[in-house]
Amino acid sequence: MFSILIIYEAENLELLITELKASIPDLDIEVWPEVENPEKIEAILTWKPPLGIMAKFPQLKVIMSLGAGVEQILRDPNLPQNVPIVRIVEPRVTSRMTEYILLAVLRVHRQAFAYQTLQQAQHWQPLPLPETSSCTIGILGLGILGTDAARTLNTLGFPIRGWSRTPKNIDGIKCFHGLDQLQPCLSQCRVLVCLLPLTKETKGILNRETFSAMPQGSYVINVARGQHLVEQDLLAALDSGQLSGACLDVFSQEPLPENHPFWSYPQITITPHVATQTDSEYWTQSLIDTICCFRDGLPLKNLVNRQQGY
Ligand code: NDP
Ligand code: OXD
Repeated sequence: MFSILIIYEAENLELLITELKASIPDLDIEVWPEVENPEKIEAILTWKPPLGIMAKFPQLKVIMSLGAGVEQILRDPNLPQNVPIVRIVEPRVTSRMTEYILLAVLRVHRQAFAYQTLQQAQHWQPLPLPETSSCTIGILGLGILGTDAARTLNTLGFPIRGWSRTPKNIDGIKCFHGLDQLQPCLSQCRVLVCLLPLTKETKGILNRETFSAMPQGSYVINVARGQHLVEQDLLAALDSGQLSGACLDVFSQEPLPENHPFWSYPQITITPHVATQTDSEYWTQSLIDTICCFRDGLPLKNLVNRQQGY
């Protein structure tokens, strides 16, 4: 028998449990917080575990993150050393994220906001149609998600500037890396997309300095984590016209509190952390694959580098 613990609140949890048990009959599944045998738990499936609980499971051998971002797991001060963390990497998650970014970029590029204003004024006024080649897009983070978005946007003719921690060579994409190259990367970006993991190096990276390094009237899309953004700096950059708008899917506090200034700021578009999701069938299959690899002693895929924080 192999014991796993699910620490996750979801409507379809029963379905997930049924499917896991159907595929792996020797699986014993417990669901937090009613854990009968903490001393038997060998694997944990979670996204945002309560702080400090990881030390309760002396046999813990693997943690499976139900999200692509793992900062909520890594923040636990009691995280046992040397326990591998595997994160979700799934083609549907990637393609849906790219769809969201395309939508946000094309709204800017095809003047959706200007036409909305014209429609409200019942004013018929065609605007000059811009070329995609005149709209440079910056992508912070050239990982699984950033690379796919970069390639897809580039296929439509948008010039792309990508930024990562280590050097990259991606066809058609002008790549920058490291803090020294951040400002040169930003200097021509009409639209900036944040797809970085949240680490101590990237926290607050969408700040006044970053916005000032971009051309006046640029647009910011944050689909990574709320804590990448310094909220007051965004509002100041929008007030001054340094930024023309922002599309935000993630927030420091989720759900975004009632009366938060972002809700009513006309140039801010808000979605409730839905840039991407996977369908439960793909998600479950990916969990089954990981559990089987682990149980059979095969190499685990999509391992998190705990030192790097992603
Ligand atoms: P990856 O780990 O595949 O890629 C991360 C990228 O960020 C890499 O290119 C990495 O550089 C770069 N990076 C990390 N630290 C730095 C740094 N200090 N300076 C410059 N670049 C850095 O992650 P994913 O693409 O899978 O996901 C990215 C993030 O998107 C997740 O961590 C999560 O927070 C967010 N997300 C949001 C979702 C939503 O619904 N809104 C859904 C899924 C994910 P290098 O390549 O050199 O290592
Ligand atoms: C994730 C997310 O990290 O949904 O997967 O934000």
